[in-house]
This record gives sequence, structure tokens and C-alpha cells, in this order.
Amino acid sequence: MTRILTLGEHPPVDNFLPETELVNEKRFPLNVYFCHGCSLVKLLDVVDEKVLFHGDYAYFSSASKPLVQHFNGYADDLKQRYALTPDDLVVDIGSNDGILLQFFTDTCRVLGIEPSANVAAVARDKGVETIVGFFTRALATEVSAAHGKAKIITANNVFAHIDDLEEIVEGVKVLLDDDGVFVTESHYLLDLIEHMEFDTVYHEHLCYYSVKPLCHLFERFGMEVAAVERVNTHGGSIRVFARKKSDTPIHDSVSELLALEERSGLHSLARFQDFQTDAEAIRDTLVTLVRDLRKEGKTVTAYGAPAKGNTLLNFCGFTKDDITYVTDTTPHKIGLLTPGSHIPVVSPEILETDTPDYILLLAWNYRDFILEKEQSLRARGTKFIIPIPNVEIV
Ligand code: JHZ
Repeated sequence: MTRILTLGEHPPVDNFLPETELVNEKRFPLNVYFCHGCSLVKLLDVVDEKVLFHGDYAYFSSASKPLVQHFNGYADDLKQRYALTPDDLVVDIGSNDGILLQFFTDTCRVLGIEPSANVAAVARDKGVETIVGFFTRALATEVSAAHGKAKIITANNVFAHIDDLEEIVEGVKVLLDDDGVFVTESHYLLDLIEHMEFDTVYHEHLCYYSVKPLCHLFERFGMEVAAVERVNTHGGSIRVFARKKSDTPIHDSVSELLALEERSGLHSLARFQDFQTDAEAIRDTLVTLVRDLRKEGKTVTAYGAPAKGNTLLNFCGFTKDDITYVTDTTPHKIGLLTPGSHIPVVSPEILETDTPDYILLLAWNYRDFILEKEQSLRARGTKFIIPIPNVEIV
């Protein structure tokens, strides 16, 4: 393993906190490594999952409208590919607030598995049956006995979060029908490195996947990657279709993406040699820009308080002296402080009356949607600072 990025010590990015909890805030090292054996890019400092995902978890997927649309389309795609009947079962691991399963309830049986009780409660309110807990082999056995085998198991933006992959893949094998499919979406390493999305590095993300290590992983457990697609969520992701080993041919998309990864150098350490300096260059440009604007007396706020935004704020060393407030659509985050940088999170309604000179777009993955949505604010004179892939003012 070789270290390819060092971001310093960071608190867990979804642990938004009240003023009274500041004294208890913990930081952990955030370093990224490249594995020479299987080309996997990962963290080695693993923070206890109960510190990261708990009954006060701050990320509710449905707070972002474009993501709801994405999962609606995702559900339609799965319904078209696999002729689901009302008896079939779709299980979502890390089902969050039911963002995906809500689109299956009119078609078949659904079951969510979500470790954060507060988020699972929102899913249940939508009529999505949800078990509160981490997905394990033992839980898979229980679910299989109680509900039968699943035709489809999904795990979106959670597969990269799991340290014990054997436990999850073995669990999937227990619960999945022999002709069922396991579909998982993860942020794609090729997009991460090509578009300098280094802020998506945080303790929840233990692995930064490309197709090659995923093929190895499933192979190890008697499964196989049958097809793969690139999708545009979270700055660029891959949707991977895996199944129990079979004689059915593997779709060309797998060899095509493997070849693209090879051509792009993704399987060799050399591709990552400038990662640290490029990340520091973005940080330095951003810090200079914001601090110069503040010296000129301009107001700077931020838009969206995503997990990745906290990596960026902390890597830059920003505080409320630099960024006055952050707006976010998630009710749970409003009224709290951003982890590490301790900037107040406020309701987006503030922008109906306040007109900051500059807004740092932390949720840059929704850039087009947000710039369009905030046309009237921009017409009033507010400029947006886009940090990724390079610092730009629009
Ligand atoms: P968003 C999440 O990361 C969580 P995050 C998690 N850590 C993970 O692994 C990745 O996804 C993949 C707000 N917002 O979706 C809502 C507005 O305020 O980019 C969200 O708080 N106004 C498990 O947190 C945040 O921004 C808006 O108009 O980086 C976006 O978070 C919109 C569209 C969003 O994921």
C-alpha cells in the first residue's frame, strides 16, 4: 500500500453538532492509500461504524431533489429489466429515507435495512418497511427466513462504506435468489481522479472503487460482475450488476470499462502521483480567493452542507470568520454547526432576504440544478464560487 493523499485530521463529516457538544468533538486521520495488488484505493484508518452511522445521522438522501429524480429513474430501469411480480422482494441495504424503495411499493414487496433509526423512521412514514440495523450474514439469514429470498438486492453509496466486505457479500449470497441480481452504485474512482473530487474523501468512504477491484471482490465469493454502467450522481458513479456465478455471458460493458481504466492508468500508482499537489493547489486558490474577498469587505456564505463540503471546509481551515453561514435543505442539519469548521447551518429561506456577495457551492454535484434554481438571487448580484474540479466564479 502506498499513501497517495493526506488531508490531515478530520471529524466525521455527518456529525453536525450543537455549540454544547464542541468540547466532545473528535478528529481522526484522513489518508488515502493505493493497493499495488488489486488497484483498490482506500482508507486504512477505520472509524468505528457506530461513531459514523447512528440514531442522529444527518444525511437524508431525499433532501436533494435531483437525487430523488435519479432514484426514480433507477427504479424504472430495474422494473423494466426484471419483470417483477407482486410476490417478488426488493431489499435495499443502507436504504436511508426510502429514497429508492418508495418507487417499488406499487409493484412488489420491499424491505429496507438502515442503521440510523432517525433516518429509517422517515422511510417508514413513507410506507417503506425498514429494519434498523447493519446488514450482516446473520441478519440476511433472519430476513430470508421471514420474508423469503430477494429477487433484487441494492446497496447504493454504502458498499464503499463497509469495512467487512466478506460479511456483506456472504449476506447477499444468503438472501439473493439464485437468479437474482445485486445492484450497487458507488462513486467512481475514474471520475474522482479526473475531476479532482478529492473532497469526496471522508471516513464514511473506506473504498474508492473502480471496476477492477470489484470484479476481484465478487470473484472471491463465487459471484461475478455481469454488467456495469456509468451514472452521473455524486460527481460520477458506477452502477454495478452482480450475480451468483452463472453460464450467462458477461455484458461487454465490463470489459469496456476495464479497458478504459487500464488506458487511463487507473490501475497503476503513477496515475495518483500529482493527487496531493493538485488537491493542495485547489485548496490554496480557494483559501486565497475567500480571504481576499473578506479583506475587501465582501460577504461569503456557502450553499449546501454535504458530507464532502465538510472535508473541503476543514482541509481549507475555513471558520465562520471566512464563511458566515451555510444553507441546507435538510431540516436535521439546520440550527447545528458544521463539523470541524463550526459554521452555522441555516435554512435556505435566508436567501430570500439576504444577498451575499459570494456563495461557495459546496454541493457542486448539483451545480446546474442549483444555478438554475437560484437565478433570482444571481440576478440580485450574488456570485457563486464553484470549487471542484477547479475554482471558478459564475
Ligand atoms: P449530497 C452523501 O454525501 C452522504 P453528500 C454519504 N456520505 C455518501 O456516501 C454520499 O452521499 C455518496 C443539500 N442541498 O447529496 C442537501 C441543498 O441545500 O451531495 C444535502 O445536505 N440545496 C452517505 O452529503 C447536500 O446539499 C439543494 O438545492 O456529499 C447535498 O448532499 C440541493 C440539491 C442540496 O451528498
